[in-house]
Amino acid sequence: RREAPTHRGARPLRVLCREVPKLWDSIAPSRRARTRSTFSEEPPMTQQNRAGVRRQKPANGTNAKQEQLSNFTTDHTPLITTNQGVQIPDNHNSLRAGARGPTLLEDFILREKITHFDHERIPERVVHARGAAAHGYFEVYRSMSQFTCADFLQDPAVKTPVFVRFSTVAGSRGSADTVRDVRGFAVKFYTQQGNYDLVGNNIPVFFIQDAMKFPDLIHSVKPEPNNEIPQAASAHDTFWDFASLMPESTHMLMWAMSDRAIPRSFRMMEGFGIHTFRFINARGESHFVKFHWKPKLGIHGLAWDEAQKIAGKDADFHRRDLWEAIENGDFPEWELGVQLIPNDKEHAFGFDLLDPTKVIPEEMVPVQRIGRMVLNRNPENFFAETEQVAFHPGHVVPGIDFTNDPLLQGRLFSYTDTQISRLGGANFHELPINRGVCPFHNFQRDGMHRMTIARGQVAYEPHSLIDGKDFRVDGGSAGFQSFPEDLEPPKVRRRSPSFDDHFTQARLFFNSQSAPEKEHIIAGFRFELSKCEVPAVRQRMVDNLAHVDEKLARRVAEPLGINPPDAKAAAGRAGFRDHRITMPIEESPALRMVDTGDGSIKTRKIAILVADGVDSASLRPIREAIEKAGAQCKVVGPQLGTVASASKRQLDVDATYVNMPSVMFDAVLVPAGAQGAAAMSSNGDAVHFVLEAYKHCKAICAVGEGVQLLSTLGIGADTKPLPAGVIVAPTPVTNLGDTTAATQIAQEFIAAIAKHRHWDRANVESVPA
Ligand code: HDE
Repeated sequence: RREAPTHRGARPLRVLCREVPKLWDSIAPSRRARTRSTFSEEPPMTQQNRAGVRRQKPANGTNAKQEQLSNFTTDHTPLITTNQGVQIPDNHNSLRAGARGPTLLEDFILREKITHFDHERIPERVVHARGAAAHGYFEVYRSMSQFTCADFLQDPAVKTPVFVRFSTVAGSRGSADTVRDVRGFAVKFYTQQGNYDLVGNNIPVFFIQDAMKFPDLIHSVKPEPNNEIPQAASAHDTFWDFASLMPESTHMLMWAMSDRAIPRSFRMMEGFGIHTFRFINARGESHFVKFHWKPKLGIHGLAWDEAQKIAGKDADFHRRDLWEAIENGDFPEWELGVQLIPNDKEHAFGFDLLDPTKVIPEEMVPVQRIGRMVLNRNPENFFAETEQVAFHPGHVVPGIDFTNDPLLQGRLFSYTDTQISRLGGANFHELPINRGVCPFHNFQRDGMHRMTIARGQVAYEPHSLIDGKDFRVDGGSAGFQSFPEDLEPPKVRRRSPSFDDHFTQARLFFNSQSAPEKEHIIAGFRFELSKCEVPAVRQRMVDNLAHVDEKLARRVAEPLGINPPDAKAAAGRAGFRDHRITMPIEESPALRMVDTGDGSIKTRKIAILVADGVDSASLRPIREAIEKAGAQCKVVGPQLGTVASASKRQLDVDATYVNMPSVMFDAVLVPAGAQGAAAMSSNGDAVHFVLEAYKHCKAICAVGEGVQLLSTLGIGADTKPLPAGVIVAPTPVTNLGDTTAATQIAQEFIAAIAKHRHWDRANVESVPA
């Protein structure tokens, strides 16, 4: 029988069902219902076809991708079989010649189990190995048809399923989350015209301008090849050796030394497509476009000391934060922003739009917010989804096209190539997480792990053997159309002089920061360079920085045991370029992190510090108010179980000073109660808790005798003025039965938490935490 190729595919799960009817019958009906897809009556691809022909309707809690994935999802049953479906009678003992004799080679059950185990690792990603991901949806606010014919950007009624993976770059799969690094921000949109991947970072520029240098960059930042040290850190000689010899990296270095590189949460990061792309509309007209993701919760960072400590105390800090927020129903949300530049304005900026080391300041081209993305479902299985997802900047859809950015052009080769070795062959697009939700069909065939069973004798085009009809795909205006750009001959292996300015935007970035953010950048450089053992590397880097800002370079150099920065020495080095361009602005406030977000304290974590004898009545109204405002409180005491309040009530303790130290929280509340305050003041861990929170510039609220704990810092209720972000309810209002006073304290505390951190708090260096 010959018929047109369809998207009908394998039905392995259903077949399994047929082959083990007894097993199926033996499972209780309630369990069967949960064992959805192993025994699905719905062959996966048929369902996929249906999703493909219908435009996906907006749906709550379900979407085309979720439906598709459920066909591949299985729950555990009380029975264990081999992979061939043969029931295993004993999962504890291998087959032996006599109870104390050698194991028999014929034990296919043992062999299968061990063999599968032996092969259960795949290579980790060569970069961005450590990540966490979530499902969600994207919806556009208004039709973007004036600019692009991309299907998912047309109709506000359509929710497009997405899968988003956040990552660090340099560390291995098991490395810590809070290291200083760029974060990946990769979004796969399952659109009705194919998968579109926006594979971005949380920093809008990159270290290098040409893909040719990517392996060198990554080799320099990864652990050094002789001893595989250090893990997930750029603070070592090889990275700074390379970076200091590549002045084009300077702008990105400024960002990487800022708090952007130590985010508080994935949910509190911006995302950027970095490269300039093209939008193409139905008339074939092009606009250049830069993509931005704007987090609803604002952009927030950790303190560096805190980030380092979290790396040891909870290496999964970001992963856990994302997971728990989604489990709690606090769905992270971003708006998609675009900067649109008409085709004929390509050369209007002084810098080159094709240069990935440059931003277009928002003050020059505003970011239009065109839609929003909500992450509302955690993956079912880390490996099957987060690990096997394969992103690729070359996965574009009609209406979105590339530019000649030489970094992007190199990426277009790299991603498929790397999936082939990482995921074991060319059929990785058939893995459930990577499958499109619209029909896909071509005559590619075979290969490792091919799952689709394509019927018939034809696997080529043009053909005439299906239904006896001639078939040819040869031109036409449907489908993906590349923008017919005029190219500039001749073919050369050379960089455009329009890429030669390496410092103007680094300076713009530095000048745009608030005073504390500038200090953090200086401290970041100092720390990293102090880890370089070769003085010449430190010197070269600060010489380069002198071209960004004299004072910055001097401040960085001060504690590094080297000579003062020498801008001339930098300028004399091979590869140095400083062809300054003029930017029409001196500062871009949009480049700052401070004061971003919706001003709420939603999902912030507040520690309520307790010990036997605290006055639980003093904390109740404040706790209620901050929880009502969306923050999450945990009672932290000397041990798990309960503590007895001053009024002899038992107070449940959620965590201990040691198992959830202050770095796990955004703010601390210390209740009243003389006995409780005395107990905490004599407990080193409790004192450390509050000292550390103070040092990390977190909001602290102490009520009544709770102030005693602050007095270890020399802060009493009558200290004037109180340090930024410290709220103290003096003794007369400790009995917060006085609701007005309690409400006022709570509101002050909420306002202090909403500021995220009080980076301008004085003298935190003197705190020995
Ligand atoms: Fe990537 N990058 N990259 N990259 N990249 C990979 O692909 C590469 C670059 C980014 O969560 C790899 O599947 C080259 C810029 C993210 O799975 C690999 C160049 C940006 C992720 C690769 C770049 C990125 C990757 C490794 C320079 C921001 C993780 C595993 C020419 C716009 C995606 C993989 C995920 C992953 C190559 C530069 C972002 C090897 C050659 C610039 C977010 O293909």
